[in-house]
Amino acid sequence: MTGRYHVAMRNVAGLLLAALVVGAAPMRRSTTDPIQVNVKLSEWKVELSQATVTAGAVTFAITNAGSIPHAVEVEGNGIEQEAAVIQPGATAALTVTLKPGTYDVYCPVGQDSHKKLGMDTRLKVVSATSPARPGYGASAPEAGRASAEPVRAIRVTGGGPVIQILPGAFPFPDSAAPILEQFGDEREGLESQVKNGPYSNNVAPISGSFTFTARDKGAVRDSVEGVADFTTQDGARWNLVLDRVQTKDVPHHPRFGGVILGLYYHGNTGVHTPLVPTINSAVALWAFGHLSRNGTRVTDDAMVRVMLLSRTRRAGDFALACWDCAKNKLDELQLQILPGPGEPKFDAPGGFLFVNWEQSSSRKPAS
Ligand SMILES: [Cu+2]
Repeated sequence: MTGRYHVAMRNVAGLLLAALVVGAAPMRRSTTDPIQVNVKLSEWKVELSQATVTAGAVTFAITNAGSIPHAVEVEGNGIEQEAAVIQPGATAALTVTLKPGTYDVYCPVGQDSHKKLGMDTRLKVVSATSPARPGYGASAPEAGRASAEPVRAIRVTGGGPVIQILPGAFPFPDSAAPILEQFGDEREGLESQVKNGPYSNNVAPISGSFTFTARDKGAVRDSVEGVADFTTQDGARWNLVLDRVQTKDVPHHPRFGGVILGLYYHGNTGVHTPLVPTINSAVALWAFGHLSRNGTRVTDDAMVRVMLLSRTRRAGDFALACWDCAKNKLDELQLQILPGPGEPKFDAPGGFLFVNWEQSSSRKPAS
């Protein structure tokens, strides 16, 4: 047991925390004294100072060590208790009386979008007679989502009116402003997109087709295959062949291994840009593709973003119709194409391509 304590102490790195772990040893416990579990929140994990505690009152001492607001919910065995939203750098405490069993400790922000991103872990509660073992509890990725989950796939076909989105002003600048403040280095670039960017009401009806199949295999090895053909407002004919997924995360822009199915984000969630209204997505992915214009190859490293999401635009003029669109039907298919790293802008308005299929559909592909 002594040896195990030493290992645990090194793992939790810090005398203060080590002292708490020792203080939390089951033998010292009295029924009136809540046990303390330290909870560290960050993007995108929940770390507990110990994975197992003895039954009774437990005080969760929560620190938001991330860069956006988070919260904590403790759920299981009929218990569901939540600490209010905690700003970055702030702390909070939540005391809950727990009986033996396993509890989910997760961030409930964004209708569970943070939970899906990995902010989810387990706390085991044992009866006071069986020994509790201190040690840092691992967050979800290795233990849960990544390894055990089966492959999930979706086949999406673009349909309905096809529109090209041209540079213009974002129609909800006041709603986006407080969210943009959390975006650090990226803020300046995003603020210029508020005035003149791709999330505008400046649209042109065009024609084209787009079909793809995406597979979510957890944190790695996601895949996508698909082809888009469309003719833009200027008469240019574009062809995109999706090659492989992009997996590298950048701050505020997790890639979820390339493909993620079923996510609530954007808008007021603090996940990805707020210059898209708050939405649910059936599938979102980041990929590289081969792009041609009028039969001539433009790049083999086009950066592609695809989403089948809650409808954000109204029929008729296709203006962005809602800041929170999360309850709308998931039938808007968005395809955004940007030049690869270091490559010149495309010969298109604003240097980018952004095409929506407004009444699209999805199904489970035949495997
Ligand atoms: Cu969170």
